Amino acid sequence: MHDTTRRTAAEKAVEKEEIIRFTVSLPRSLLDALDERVIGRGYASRSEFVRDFIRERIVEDVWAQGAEEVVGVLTIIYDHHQRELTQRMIDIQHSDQVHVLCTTHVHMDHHNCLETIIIQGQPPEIERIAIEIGGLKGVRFAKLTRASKVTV
Ligand code: NI
Repeated sequence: MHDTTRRTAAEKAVEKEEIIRFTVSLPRSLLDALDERVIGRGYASRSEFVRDFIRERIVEDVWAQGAEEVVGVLTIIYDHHQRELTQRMIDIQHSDQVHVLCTTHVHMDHHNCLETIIIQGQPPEIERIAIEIGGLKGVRFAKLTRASKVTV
């Protein structure tokens, strides 16, 4: 059974689209690997898994092509005591090439701060900002999540 109450209007619109069945030929071992992931990640069916997988690849392609506006979430952990680090990070975020939509700061412990920085812009500019911030002295962890709207 599907829980339809939490679905957005866009998701419902996609669901109303004509559904096409097609056949895929796979070696048995690859099909077993697929089924392990379908079960392990709690997917309702192979089809649901494959749909999500295709959308993931579309987002990767959008980032690789670099032409459309996308959103990146940069997660960093840094040394709270590193001098001038926060000012340097803020200066980088004030770039006129991207738009920082919001930041969230968590004081993890006496030494470590965690921040998420949500950045909108062209993929190459977001990548550049993520590398610049990740490369600053005192930044101990940096990971960019590459997101984009998927309309299919
Ligand atoms: Ni802090």
